[in-house]
Amino acid sequence: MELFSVAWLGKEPCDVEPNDYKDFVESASITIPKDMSNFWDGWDIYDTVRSYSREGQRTWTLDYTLIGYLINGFYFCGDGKGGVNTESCPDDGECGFAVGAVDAFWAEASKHFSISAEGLSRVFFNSSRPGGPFQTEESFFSEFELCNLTPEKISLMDIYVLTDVRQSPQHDCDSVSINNLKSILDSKSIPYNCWDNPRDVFHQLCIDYDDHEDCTFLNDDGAVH
Ligand code: CV1
Repeated sequence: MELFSVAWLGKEPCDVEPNDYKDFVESASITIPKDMSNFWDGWDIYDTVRSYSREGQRTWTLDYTLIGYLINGFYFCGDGKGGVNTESCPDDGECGFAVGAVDAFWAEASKHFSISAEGLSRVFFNSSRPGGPFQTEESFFSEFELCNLTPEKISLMDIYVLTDVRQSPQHDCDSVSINNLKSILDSKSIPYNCWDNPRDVFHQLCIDYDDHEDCTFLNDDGAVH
């Protein structure tokens, strides 16, 4: 915990950069099981990816690794006078992209998570995200994860473009935004598949809308249940 606190304790809230967490993140490094890493981009897909991952039973998100699990849900910053700020801390993005006690932590942790990923990997997007599912500006996925994937270690990237029940898709695997991601993966020689609402996740989304027409399934006998 010493390495964690030296990164931010006592500093001005915004005077923390990703590199300040380097030693802490490296000291708590764990092996991500092969074929298990699961990335996501944009808060509007966060609940879905968390349910899908089943806390490491199906896939691993960064929040399921040791440091992610410890820090997730906490907001903290220094007071600029050697201690903890007990008054208030900046909101997400308030200090600038990936700067400040909390955001800088996630940036460094994201980078390390990506460096550790191996085998099959997944990334989840919301097809209706304003501005497009995949974004390169001020995106933790784009700026700390995608660029830090090791091509020799990643055998395949499964891109999931997801649309919630009751919503209509605004983008799909052929949209400009996702094609942009594909060309970045091409340039890194990382193979990929892209799936529009694949059944495994869609069935999970149906849990909350089981009487919606898109969520009724045909049994082998042809009866709708
Ligand atoms: N990731 Br609470 C990045 N930021 C996180 C994470 C996290 N796991 N957890 C938290 N944050 P945005 P993205 C905070 O939607 O789409 C990793 C950050 O402090 O913009 O750009 C994941 O591994 C920041 O303020 O994230 C995931 O694959 C804000 O939430 C990817 O980065 C970032 O949210 C998501 O990147």
